[in-house]
Amino acid sequence: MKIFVYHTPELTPTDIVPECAIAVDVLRATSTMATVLAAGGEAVQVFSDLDQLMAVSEKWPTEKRLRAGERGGAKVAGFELGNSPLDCTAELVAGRRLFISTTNGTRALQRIEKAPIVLAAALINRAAVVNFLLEKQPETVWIVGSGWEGSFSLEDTVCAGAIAHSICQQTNCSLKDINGNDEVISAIALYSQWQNDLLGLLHQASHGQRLLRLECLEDLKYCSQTDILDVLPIQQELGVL
Ligand code: 3SL
Repeated sequence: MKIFVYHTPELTPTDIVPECAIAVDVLRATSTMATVLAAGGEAVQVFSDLDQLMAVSEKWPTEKRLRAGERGGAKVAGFELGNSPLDCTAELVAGRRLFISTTNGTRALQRIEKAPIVLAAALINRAAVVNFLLEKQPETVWIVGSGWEGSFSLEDTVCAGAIAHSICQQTNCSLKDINGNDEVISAIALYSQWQNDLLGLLHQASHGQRLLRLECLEDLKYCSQTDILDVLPIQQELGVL
């Protein structure tokens, strides 16, 4: 298995697709998606465009849908939910489809949607993603950070490193065996440095600081945990996990 890490969706090659592509948006889109599915959500359907989300979800029975919209970290007016995983309780989401559009995370998923296997990963479901990769053994894996409006984000790269680090450890392989590009080495180094203080890293991250200004400390705490949800968000049809 060769792992390639891309810090932002824009950095992924456009002329090839890997066997397996993984979108990461620790703060907070992929953490929210994993949480919804773990809490019994029927599915998560992603949109980059808010109007399109409204049009498609309109056709869904009201009691079977939830609409989540986030821009700049804040909830979009008229939507039931923003993008806080902590709002996605089983009472609210069980049996319902989440229609979601966020600033960066949904864009990352759309960028990789043509790959034969598409996953959404966060720190909270890292082990489920790793177990799937170890079982499936895809030849090429892209881990794509959502970043923030085209730029690097620490939290997505540390999650990419957490996935690659765990694969190396569990297979006893050397970096050379999984090293698809330089970025995977730096992601593992970042994770190795911060693995015992991931919340501290999220406090350093620029988007972590943005969320703290929006009084989302509890979200940071939740999203900084590793391996707490045994759930694998995997694309079933285009745009639907
Ligand atoms: O950019 C995104 O997709 C969001 O996850 C950002 S936020 O954490 O909801 O602000």
